[in-house]
Amino acid sequence: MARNWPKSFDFEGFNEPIGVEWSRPNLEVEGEIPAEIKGDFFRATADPAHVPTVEYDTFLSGDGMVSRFRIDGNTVDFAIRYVETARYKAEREARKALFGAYHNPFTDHPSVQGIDRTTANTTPVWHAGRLLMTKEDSRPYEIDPETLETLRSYDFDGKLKSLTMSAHPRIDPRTGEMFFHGYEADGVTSTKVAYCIVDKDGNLVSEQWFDAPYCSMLHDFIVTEHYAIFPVFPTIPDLERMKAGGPAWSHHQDKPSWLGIMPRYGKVEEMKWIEGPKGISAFHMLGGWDEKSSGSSLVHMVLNVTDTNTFPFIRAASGMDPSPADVRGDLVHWTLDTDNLEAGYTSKKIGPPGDMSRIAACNQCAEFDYGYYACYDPRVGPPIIHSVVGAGFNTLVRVGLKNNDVTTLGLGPDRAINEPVHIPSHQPGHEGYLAAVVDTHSTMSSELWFLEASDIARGAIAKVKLPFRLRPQVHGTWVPADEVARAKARQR
Ligand code: V55
Ligand code: FE
Repeated sequence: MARNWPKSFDFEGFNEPIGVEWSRPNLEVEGEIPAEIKGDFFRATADPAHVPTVEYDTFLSGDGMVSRFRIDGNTVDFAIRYVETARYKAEREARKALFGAYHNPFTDHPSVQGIDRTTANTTPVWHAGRLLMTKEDSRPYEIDPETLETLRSYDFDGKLKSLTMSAHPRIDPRTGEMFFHGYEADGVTSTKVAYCIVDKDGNLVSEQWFDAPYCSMLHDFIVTEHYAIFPVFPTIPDLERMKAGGPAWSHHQDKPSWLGIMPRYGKVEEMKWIEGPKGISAFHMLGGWDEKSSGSSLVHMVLNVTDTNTFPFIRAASGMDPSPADVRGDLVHWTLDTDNLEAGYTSKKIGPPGDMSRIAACNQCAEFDYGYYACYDPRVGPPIIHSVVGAGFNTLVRVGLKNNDVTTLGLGPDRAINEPVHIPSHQPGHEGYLAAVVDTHSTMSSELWFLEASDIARGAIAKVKLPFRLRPQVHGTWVPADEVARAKARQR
């Protein structure tokens, strides 16, 4: 069965590529999914359709697949398809990989030079009734949310100048606007970063470019009511090594991190850069808020930080120990004072290490009380292969910021959890629900679990059985049924 995949954990066990498009209605449900849960859980997975051309290739290079759980009370339908990117189509035609190493266009076959090399495998983004499959190295692809067909590479009606859009836009529910950035805006290894604003109807209304202190894997950012904040960590591409056919990214322990902060509707010329600790890294921010409206100049940010890059393939390419046991991290609350930026920011530990965090969509760009994320807890079991870090997340975490309470749900030594989505409740005072795909290694099977967000320790309140396992997810998005219906009505 197994093809000749590279000999690394990125392609073994639960990470073994699957590459099958399938759909099935009426999946078996154990327990009761709350009747008010109606909507689409869109997911992005990376699943290479062909054996990579380089032995050191990574999980992150896999072709994007978009999948959807359509949930209506206790009925659940599932479908998964490839994102038919230019790259996917060229390789399907050739019946083999033509694009080379992760983030390294110099390793591509001459016949595909100049063809968009993104795999669109990172986040399904829903905005203004449109579904986009994103990856930070290029522009997104628009997907039909009903059929999951790929419609086109999306450039906001020809308006977007940046060659890239990150997989982590921020949507402010109060204005309906989408804020996003794109690093390497004019090509690999460039320091140019685009900062863009899309209005509630999907029109790109602002695009400004600025120079980061150095080119880095600028994966996520923070938008508050009044500010846009760009955290830069020293994971940097090596152009000479790329040209020689080697890995793109190195992590530099000896280089400082930076926070760029500017008014969210301001000019990039107003950006102020604050130097931070050397060598640290973070991929995902839960969110942030500011207190400007109440007369204070404080800005708050909550994120999972590590003392080095968490990806073994990047540490290995940096001459460091790739073992996951070598990484230290925390959930932290950073605070800075915009009246005293020279003082830098303070950092307080508020939760265990982890990643794949979520907050309720209604709290984006604003103060929030609860956050949810996944964690590897060695007390739950030894590391198992699942996704890109090298130790699957065996624990779900809920953190309450106001009372500083942390609750966890250990899943046992045989299980790994994928990023949860938060599903709002219509009941007043109800914290909502979480849904996440949970993978069981001994049976090589996947289930979709539903939990009460306020009581994760109780475990699943309902489990949806899948006939086949799923490759570990990257990110996901919950779209309530009324929004899907509104988008459909508008198209007619
Ligand atoms: C991440 C994921 C990516 C990527 C770069 O979560 C960073 C981090 C799935 O692709 O290309
Ligand atoms: Fe991400």
